[in-house]
Amino acid sequence: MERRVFLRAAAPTAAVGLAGCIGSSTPTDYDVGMGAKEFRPETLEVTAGTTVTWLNTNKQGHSVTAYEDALPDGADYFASGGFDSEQAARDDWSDSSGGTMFEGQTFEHTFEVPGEYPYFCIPHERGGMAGTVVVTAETGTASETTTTN
Ligand SMILES: [Cu+2]
Repeated sequence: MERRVFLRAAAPTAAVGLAGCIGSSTPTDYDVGMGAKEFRPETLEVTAGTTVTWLNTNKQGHSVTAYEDALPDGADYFASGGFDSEQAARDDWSDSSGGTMFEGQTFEHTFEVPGEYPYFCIPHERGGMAGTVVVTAETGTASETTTTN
């Protein structure tokens, strides 16, 4: 009863014969994976301007849904399914499981504003499936940085 499509245990090196139909990212290139009731890693730290890729590495359907009220000021809302508010994401999930990420599917978001971005998985929220992306200010590209060589 094992339904293993093309995930190949998510080995980062398994680039053999990947179908190029998922745009810029491949299922072996991701930042946050998923277990049955957890994001892995639970906390991810990136610098501003980084695009984070979630991959559903689990057989169950999950969502990536930001806690809207907890986002930094001026930050864009993000949720798998492309919803522009937490309420829209929750409503569509309960109506039609909108925003579900199935095994092997990815979701991406680019984080521009420094701060903490808590998010959760709608169907497993009560099971504690939640994570945080911590975005730090970009260093090394600002004008104050001088490189001597
Ligand atoms: Cu989940």
